Amino acid sequence: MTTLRAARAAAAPLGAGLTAGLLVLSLGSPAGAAVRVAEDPVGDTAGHAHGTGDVTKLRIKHAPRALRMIAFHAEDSRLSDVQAFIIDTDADAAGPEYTLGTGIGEGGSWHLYRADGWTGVLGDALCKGRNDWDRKKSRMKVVVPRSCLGKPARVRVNLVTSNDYPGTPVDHAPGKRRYSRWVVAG
Ligand SMILES: [Ca+2]
Ligand SMILES: [Ca+2]
Repeated sequence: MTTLRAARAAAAPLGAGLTAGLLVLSLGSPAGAAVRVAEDPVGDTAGHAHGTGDVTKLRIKHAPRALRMIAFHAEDSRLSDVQAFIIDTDADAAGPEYTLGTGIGEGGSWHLYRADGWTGVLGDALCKGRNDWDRKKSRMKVVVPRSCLGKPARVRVNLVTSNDYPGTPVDHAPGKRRYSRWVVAG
């Protein structure tokens, strides 16, 4: 077993901004795309000297070709350094099936792995792609082809954020080892 942090790989220069993707979302979802928003409380990182990474919501859009996930942070909380999107596709198999790791220090990349429980990953990355983050708006977005996930009928997601400095806060949305509601494929 490898920890996600150990498996993180540095890569190419940072990618483009988030503007185009958000514009599409704000104009509405294509017919059939299923969207769910998992809310998370504000204030989880209060009291820390580095009060970053306080997630307010996780938006999940399960479109025909891709799973689109956006982590939103509180206004007074900067974007967390590291985000792990933990994805369940099979309720009958114990634990999550996939873990996607990304972050602002990942060279603009995300990497998707087979999950080994809630905190580990197995083997090499199954897929990788460019992330899309906006520091001013404290948002991190990733778009994962459904083929990378075995084209599941539905997914549910847990988000864990953390920071590179020891002792800084970790936040979980919608809660520690809790998933969003199921999001069926559009
Ligand atoms: Ca929070
Ligand atoms: Ca499972």
